[in-house]
Amino acid sequence: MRQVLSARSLMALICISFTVASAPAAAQFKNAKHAVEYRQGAFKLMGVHFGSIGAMVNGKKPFDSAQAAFDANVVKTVSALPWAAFGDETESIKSGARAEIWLEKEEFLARSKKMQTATAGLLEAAKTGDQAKLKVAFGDTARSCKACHDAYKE
Ligand code: ASC
Repeated sequence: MRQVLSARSLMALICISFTVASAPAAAQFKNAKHAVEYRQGAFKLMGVHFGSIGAMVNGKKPFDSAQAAFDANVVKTVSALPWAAFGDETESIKSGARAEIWLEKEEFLARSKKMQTATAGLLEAAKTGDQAKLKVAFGDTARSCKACHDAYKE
């Protein structure tokens, strides 16, 4: 009985992990407008928390390593989310997204991967508690944001 129960618990855990891991691709939106709002919300969250790190590494607010690690964790986690919300059905919805996104979807997604790699580096740097390392990772990440904005954002 004990063994049956633990096997069940294990199955439940595997199911939950799978659901979480596959969440971005499986994201269900009510409609195209809802998808646009979702991705805009994700970018807004990243902007606030990335901005917090920027203020710390640029001396605009006191450096707080715990706050920086918290912010970097949000940025890294949320950086996986917007891309599933750029479906073809969203192209006609007015937003800051340029038509090039759908013409060059592979390049767009490749740049999103680079950005996600940069945010993983941002979190690693934040965890060290070393402000100088964080500043370097902040610069790398900001460049990866800008590379996409220049090409794909109005
Ligand atoms: C930010 C923010 C962005 C990026 C970008 C980097 O803090 O809100 O969109 O950095 O400006 O170039």
